[in-house]
Amino acid sequence: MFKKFSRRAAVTALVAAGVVAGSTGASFADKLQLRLATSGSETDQRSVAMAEVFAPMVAEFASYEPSYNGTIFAQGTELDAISRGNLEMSITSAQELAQFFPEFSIFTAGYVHQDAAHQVAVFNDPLMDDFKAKAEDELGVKLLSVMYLGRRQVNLRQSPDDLKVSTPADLAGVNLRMPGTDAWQFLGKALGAAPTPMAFSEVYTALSTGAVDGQDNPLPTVVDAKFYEVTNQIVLTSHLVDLNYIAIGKGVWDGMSADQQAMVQKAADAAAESGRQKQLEKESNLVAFLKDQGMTIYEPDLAAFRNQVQSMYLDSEFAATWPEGVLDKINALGN
Ligand code: KDO
Repeated sequence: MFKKFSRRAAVTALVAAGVVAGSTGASFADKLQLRLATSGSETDQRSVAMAEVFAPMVAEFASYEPSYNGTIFAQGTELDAISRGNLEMSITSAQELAQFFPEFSIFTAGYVHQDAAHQVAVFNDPLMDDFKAKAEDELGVKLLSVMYLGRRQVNLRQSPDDLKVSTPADLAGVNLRMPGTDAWQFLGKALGAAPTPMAFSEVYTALSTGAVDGQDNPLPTVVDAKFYEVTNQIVLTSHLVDLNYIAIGKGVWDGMSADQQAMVQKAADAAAESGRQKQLEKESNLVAFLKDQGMTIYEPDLAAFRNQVQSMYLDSEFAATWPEGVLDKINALGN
């Protein structure tokens, strides 16, 4: 089921957020409060980039106040909170936006984005204008910049002696934790697995107790969350070059002066770029570290995964919501 936020509720939220945003001033107490909620950890490169790059660039007029690990707003509840004026910012995903606007599922489909540069080209292309306008006008959420999370890989408890994954058929019956939205669950199915919805904060325990067989995330996340302690193998499917958006309440944005808006935009772009470079570097260096931890890491039959995932998406209810011609435009921006 796709959630729909009513226009009336969105307008109420914009007004509420505008009141908060009205109190900008010189003293610390009067600074514009920018609370950001993320399900990521404090050491995740996106969090680090926001704290070390974004925060100082807006410090003159805004107080940046992050909360991590889904502690204040649980994973998946942040957009509602922004929309209602209870939160100013989040690091959100296309999968979460697809709950409100199904067409965002085009950015959640496996093997569509090719790499980090392709994500940036897509985000800055006019093809994004309608998507951004919809999120602003109907949900009260402005997407400032695109962050790179990385290439998602399948990470399993089973030792490769018990399960060697070559094609999607090898994942049949594998209880794969995926985050809890329809778009994520479908990706798990498209990979051939049996997906189980679960918040990110519960994954380590679920892997250690065997409540799930595995999870999918980019290598930097596997290391940051220490999933290598409770799993045995990583299958390099690279099934989704995953992204997040830096999101801010539209009412908060509209309450800022043009100069402040320019500073926030510049700071978000700089943080996204810094996080992207660090994440890319980590992604290319971590295989050796993970092998040292005893993990087996290998590439499956990538063509088999790509073919199955792409054809399942094209036949799905998701593809039926993708605006005409957008997939071709996305593909044309890649290599
Ligand atoms: C996850 O829950 O697997 C996921 O990778 C989904 C992303 O959209 C993002 O929210 C991320 O978790 C968290 O920030 C933790 O890294």
